[in-house]
Amino acid sequence: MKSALQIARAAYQPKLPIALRGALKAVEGEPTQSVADQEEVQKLFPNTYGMPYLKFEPTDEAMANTQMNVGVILSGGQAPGGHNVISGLFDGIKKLNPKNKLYGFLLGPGGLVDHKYMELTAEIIDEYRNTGGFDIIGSGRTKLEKKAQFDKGLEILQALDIKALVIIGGDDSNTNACVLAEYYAQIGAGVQVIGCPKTIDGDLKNDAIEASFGFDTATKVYSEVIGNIMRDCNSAKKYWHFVKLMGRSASHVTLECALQTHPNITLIGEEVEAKNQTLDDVVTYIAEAVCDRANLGMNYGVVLVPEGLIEFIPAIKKLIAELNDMLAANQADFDLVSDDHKIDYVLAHLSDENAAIFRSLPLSVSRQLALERDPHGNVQVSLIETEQLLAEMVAKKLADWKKDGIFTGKFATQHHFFGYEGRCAAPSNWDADYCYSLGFNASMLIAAGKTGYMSSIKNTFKPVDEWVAGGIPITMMMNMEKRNGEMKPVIRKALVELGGKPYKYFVRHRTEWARNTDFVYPGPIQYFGPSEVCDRPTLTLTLEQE
Ligand code: FBP
Repeated sequence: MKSALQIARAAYQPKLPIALRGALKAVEGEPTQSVADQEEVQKLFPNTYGMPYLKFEPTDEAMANTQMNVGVILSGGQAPGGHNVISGLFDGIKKLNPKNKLYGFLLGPGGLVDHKYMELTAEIIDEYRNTGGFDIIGSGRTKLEKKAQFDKGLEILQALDIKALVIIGGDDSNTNACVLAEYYAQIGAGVQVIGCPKTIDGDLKNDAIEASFGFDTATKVYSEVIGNIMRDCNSAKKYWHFVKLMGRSASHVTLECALQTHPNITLIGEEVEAKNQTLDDVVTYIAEAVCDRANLGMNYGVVLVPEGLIEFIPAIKKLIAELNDMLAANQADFDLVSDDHKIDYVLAHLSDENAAIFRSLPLSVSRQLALERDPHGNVQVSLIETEQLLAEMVAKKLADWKKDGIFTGKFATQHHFFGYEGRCAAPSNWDADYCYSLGFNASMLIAAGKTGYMSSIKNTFKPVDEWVAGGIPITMMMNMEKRNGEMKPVIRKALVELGGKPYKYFVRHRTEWARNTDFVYPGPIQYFGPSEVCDRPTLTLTLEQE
């Protein structure tokens, strides 16, 4: 059974940039270079390095009737709009030739390696248009990196006569897409690979990729709920709410929610790192703001905490770097150690300086840092309860200050973590249009014979008629970074820029948001109604592109 909104929403026809509405031609721009480490990256990608930017433009000439089967993979964490990327891709390849087929590999990249797939027919696609979630084919975090995996994947791609594979993922998955594109080009496999920029975290972006899809919808959902909490907070006037927000590493989600809702305190991981702050500095900063408000008679407020905060605290960052190298070098030994002794093993193998920091952390945090990694080697920050940790540490500091007569107010807390709530929401109009365009555009990149490109739709802070469609070579976003103890080519993550307009806007206003109660209540995403309510992009995008 479907909800009334689902039924009405199924009829929404996402808008396409003008160039994608009829016959088009690919216009090549300047050749590109990787963002850093050009020599090393070029050596590793001899077939796909340096390719030019691409832009699609309308043409009067008829397009070739390209016959091709295409495969698609959803990779990594869910993000609103994934189903629209797939429906755009489906409509694009069917427009090129109605005989073309789309195959979905099941449960992420693992589906390619294990030959688990399904054909996506018009009937199936229609069920999922404009819906949230990745459940049409499922997602997974298997890392595609070994030659054996690529060869196994090629067997099924050739058996299904698939000309191109579209990988919808974040920075890690698109790094893998690029490695796969290079390998298939090198062995002359005849399979193209195209990436699509996904992640609610908003950290896969650059000049040609203005936003990763899902960020718009997820931040709108979180901002709605933060707004609701603010109203509750302002009604009861008795709690400090500590809200942790998803975004594994970069603080874009937290910054966008702060711009939308004006909380009293917002922590930005990138700033904590730049100022070389300790955990105690962060706690003192919050405690002082709580004291100031208490002096004004307000024993309540809202604090936003980015999920990745802990990794930005320089001392903890250094500790994680040493932990990563140490675990990579001793993985086999470490796996044999029983769970009860793992912490001791880690302590025995760390430098004295990092062992002291490790010991000073609450056990729940040190366990997460030492034990659990996702398949890409990332610390699983969503499992660390930073919001609770900070609330407890602030309470302790305020209790000490109370004894000294510095703090005279009350401090009662509530904690929240918003992450999974927003990742599968029905895409906003902006995400629905953007995702459909990304998918449709990917089909045109394939028809143009391209591989190792990421689908790019630009000018997205303007009305759709002004959006620009094209492609960007994935090698362009790469640099060399240490992963599991080795230097590897990876897409550089886009962190919050402290010189950027969104952050500067926030800094100009945060003191007044801390002292006054200036909450904004954005309310739920609207799919129908006036354009300024329904089609509004994020404030991050608006400020960045203004
Ligand atoms: P992607 O980078 O794959 O898009 O995932 C992002 C994310 O939602 C992070 O914000 C979060 O830390 C992580 O996924 C949670 O992972 P999981 O879904 O495996 O719990």
